[in-house]
Parts: sequence; C-alpha cells; structure tokens
Amino acid sequence: MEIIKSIYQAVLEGDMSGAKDGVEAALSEGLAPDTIMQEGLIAAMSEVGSLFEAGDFFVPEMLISARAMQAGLSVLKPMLVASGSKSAGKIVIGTVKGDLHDIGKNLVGMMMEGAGFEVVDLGTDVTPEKFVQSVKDSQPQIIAMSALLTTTMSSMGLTIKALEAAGLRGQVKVIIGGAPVTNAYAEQIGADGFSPDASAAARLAKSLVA
Ligand code: B1M
Repeated sequence: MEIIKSIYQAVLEGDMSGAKDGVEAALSEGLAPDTIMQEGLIAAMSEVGSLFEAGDFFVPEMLISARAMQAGLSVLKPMLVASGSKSAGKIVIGTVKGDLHDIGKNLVGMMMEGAGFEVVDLGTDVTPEKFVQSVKDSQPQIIAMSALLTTTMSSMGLTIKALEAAGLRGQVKVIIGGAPVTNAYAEQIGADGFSPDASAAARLAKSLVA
C-alpha cells in the first residue's frame, strides 16, 4: 500500500509532519489504526533498530525517527483509546530506572486506556522507590514496567523487591514488557505476568483484575 510505504519512509527519515500527514491520509482512506501502527510506524522503527545495529544509523537519527513515530502515534491515539466510560481499574506505568525509551511504554498506556483503565504515567527513568511511592499515593491494582535495555531490566526485579520490603507486594499485580524482556525473566523475578506487545498487555491487565 502506497500510503503505508510513505508513513514507513517518513519515520525512517525522521520526518515528523510526513508521518503525521501520512497517518491522517491513511485514516481517511479507511485503513485500520492497527494496520497503520503495525505496518507503518512499528515496522519502520524496527528497521531503524536494524540500521543502528549495522552502524548505518546513530543516536541522533534514532531520536528523530522516534519523534516522527510519536507524531504519527499522536494522531492514532484517540482511535486506540476510544473506550467505555466505566473504569476497569487503575494502572501505574513507567519505564524503569536508567532507561529513557518511552514509545513502547506510551503505546501500552494508550492500549490500557483503550481497555478502560485509568492510567498514571510516571514517565521514564523511574526508580524502584518512585514505583513504591506511587502505590501508596495512587493505590493502583497493577504496576506495568517497561525496559528496552538489557542493562536496565534488573531494575524490574529491584522494584518487586522494594514493593516486598515496603509490605505492598500483596496489594498490587506487577506486569512487565519491552524488547529484551521474556516470560522466563518475569517468572525469575516473581512478576505476575509478561506481555510481548501493547495489545497483549491490555488483555493481560484485564485478566488480572477480572
Ligand atoms: Co535505543 N536502543 N538506545 N534509543 N533504541 C534500542 C532499544 C536497541 C535495541 C537498538 C539496537 O542496538 N538495535 C539498543 C538496546 C540494546 C540492548 O540493550 N540489548 C538501544 C541502545 C543501545 C540505546 C542507547 C544505549 C544508545 C546509545 O546512547 N549508545 C541509548 C540508551 C538511552 C537510555 O535509555 N538511557 C538509546 C537511546 C535511544 C533514543 C533516545 C535515541 C531513542 C528512544 C526515544 C524514545 O523512546 N523517546 C531510541 C530508540 C528509538 C531505539 C529503537 C530504535 C526503537 C525503540 C522503539 O521505540 N521501538 C530500539 C531498537 C528496536 O527496538 N528495534 C533501540 C518501537 C516500540 C513500539 O517498541 O519499545 O519494543 P517497543 O515496545 C513494544 C514491546 O516491547 C511492548 O509493547 C510495545 C509494542 O506493542 N512493550 C511492553 C514495551 N514496554 C512494555 C511494557 C509492558 C508490556 C509490553 O508492560 C506490561
């Protein structure tokens, strides 16, 4: 599809207005938001990752591609979030300490909102202490943590330990995700669940509060 190709290209080139206009055009052509997201935005970001690994892209290029992707996503957000008014529960979400990647986390937050959850977004570089404090302040049913770096994943386990130490582990479910995270890792650190993508994360959250 021509329009999907142009969105893909805009993200690859870090063209924010191209990505935004492309998504708007794709929606007016009647393409499904999920197709636009998966085949246009996410596919392009994964190509950016491959180019970075190959040494053809550097951090600045990765960053401007990420901004273009966010611009496209902001157009899709109302469609991804269109939901009923009754709250399914409250979720605190954040990217763990030392990690600044937030596109996947934002996508998970949007899908959670779409599934009817109230979402408290702590942003990026969230310390275990901040997650613990958020449980005291916001009383969520679920904490969702995202990590994109193998070097920051360990903060997920540390956060679970900090919740235990604060005597709060029993009152909140912990779910995790992000490119390097696996189900085996979730089991290893005692999380309540793992999901490989944002839609699966929303389904998992629903099942945990059912
Ligand atoms: Co970074 N980076 N980056 N980066 N970056 C990766 C992750 C990397 C794999 C690239 C590579 O080498 N191929 C690599 C990590 C290697 C590793 O640890 N194994 C890497 C590196 C090395 C780095 C730096 C160290 C580079 C440097 O400075 N030398 C640096 C670290 C900075 C830091 O965090 N402290 C860095 C910086 C950056 C930018 C700032 C430039 C930018 C981030 C901008 C931003 O997020 N605002 C960036 C980007 C864009 C990437 C890539 C290219 C794309 C990530 C992305 O947004 N993907 C990435 C390569 C790649 O992943 N292919 C890469 C799209 C997004 C939708 O997918 O986040 O995986 P993702 O989310 C998915 C699922 O994982 C899941 O749902 C989402 C989709 O449905 N999910 C969850 C995510 N979180 C979840 C939580 C859940 C459930 C599911 O909770 C329940």
